[in-house]
Amino acid sequence: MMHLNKTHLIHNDQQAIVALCTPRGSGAIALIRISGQNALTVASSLARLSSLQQLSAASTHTIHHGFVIDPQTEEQIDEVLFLVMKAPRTFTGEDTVEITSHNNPFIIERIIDLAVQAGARAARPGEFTKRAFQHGKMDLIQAEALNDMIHAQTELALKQSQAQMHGTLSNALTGIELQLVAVLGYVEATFEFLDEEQRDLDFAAAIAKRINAIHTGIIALKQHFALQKQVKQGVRVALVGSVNAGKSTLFNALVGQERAIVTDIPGTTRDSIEASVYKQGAFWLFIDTAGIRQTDDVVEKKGIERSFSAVQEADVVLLVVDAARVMTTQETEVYDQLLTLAGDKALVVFNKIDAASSLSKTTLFQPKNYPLFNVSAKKNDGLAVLQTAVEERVQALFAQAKSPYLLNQRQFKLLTEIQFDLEAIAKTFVDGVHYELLAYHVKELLEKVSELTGKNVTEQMLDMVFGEFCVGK
Ligand SMILES: Nc1nc2c(ncn2[C@@H]2O[C@H](COP(=O)(O)OP(=O)(O)OP(=O)(O)O)[C@@H](O)[C@H]2O)c(=O)[nH]1
Ligand SMILES: [Mg+2]
Repeated sequence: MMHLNKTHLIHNDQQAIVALCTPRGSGAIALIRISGQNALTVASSLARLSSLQQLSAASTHTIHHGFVIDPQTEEQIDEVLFLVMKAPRTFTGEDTVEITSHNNPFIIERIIDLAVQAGARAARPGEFTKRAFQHGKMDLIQAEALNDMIHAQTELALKQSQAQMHGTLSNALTGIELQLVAVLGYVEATFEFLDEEQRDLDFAAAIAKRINAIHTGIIALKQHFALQKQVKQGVRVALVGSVNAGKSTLFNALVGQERAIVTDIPGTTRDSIEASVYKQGAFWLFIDTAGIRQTDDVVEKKGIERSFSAVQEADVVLLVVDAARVMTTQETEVYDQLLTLAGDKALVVFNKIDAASSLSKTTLFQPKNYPLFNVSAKKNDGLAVLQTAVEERVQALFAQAKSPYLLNQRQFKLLTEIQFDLEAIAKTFVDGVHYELLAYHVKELLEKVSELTGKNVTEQMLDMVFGEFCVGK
């Protein structure tokens, strides 16, 4: 473990790093960032300003029109703007030059190459943010929130990650940290006490009460974790059911495009097809699956397994039934299992009602306790009602997920460890308190809390956190 603060840096790597910060692809303009101790020297060597000034002489937080040139050949690479920002008032806390060029891959590569020739090196994923963290510009949770913000797939996730960048989770953890320090204070005070009976009466109860409060707080923090996946990544709506039930037809109708192939041959869809639709401030991913096939009274196992995992990963499940024919007993059993697995995520859709005979209707599979919908995907009948029901399910999910925090796996894991440690400590109270041991455990807990905010982290862990970022972040 290495202790970090603003003066003691894990990595003393100050060399300028360079990367494209805007996405590759079409668009008029690209932004290339150079950051590090020698950023200004690097940028100056490839800059020719219209003002004929030297870029290195520019004052901080100024913009300059000019050209990127190859210093060896004097070749003009592109007409650009240079934004000069000197440390410490920059994102990374280091000298930074941002070059706004035209968005052409050859131009971008040339500029980055020239910067490298002049003494910069290509930035690794997340390295700008890592440097911001190392220069005390943000704590680890804020850095992670920044990554969440960039990748937010829903408006709610965006709001939560923005709040987190301003420290909501960091503040909650500081609260936990203070409570632990208070516990430690109590524990250490007991060392002064000689009268054991009196000591246990006064202190043990007070300590137990505080440990309990911290435990409750951590449970509350963790509570919404499962729901946060939808908030962060958008909603998954999966369509499952037997071959030829009309899943692809329904899928196309729901996404408003002819994405999946529809034929009357059972087994048309072989692999899952996904389509993303933007709705109500979130990305909704609709997933059309390969149908479950039955031959000689045996339901194909692979198809069942596929459908099971689609159900598990989805937030809303549309179980599609072909209402134009009678289901077999085996099929009914599989449908029942899928419903049990889906639980309240499931909506049962009877498709092809336009072609349903009275026979197929009366003998139809009729699950209880699940919302049932009669539709004709082909004739666009009943789809509006189904859409509304799906939207309501999603709204309900989001309503539950309105906690002010977004946790990622790392934070969740550490909070769980802290929770278990607290539970272990609480147990020791049953058979008399060993204060020295308790003090030791509380100190350990304090270290874990510091690990969350990044005050107490290893280099390896930092690499893991920032490795999830993209280059240029
Ligand atoms: N009458 C009627 N036919 C439908 C309806 N929906 C789908 N079909 C027909 O049913 C057949 C199968 O439709 P698909 O959408 O390919 O069914 P699927 O469930 O995706 O089938 P697989 O991909 O093979 O599992 C096609 O011939 C469709 O035109 C409907 O509402 N009414
Ligand atoms: Mg299909």
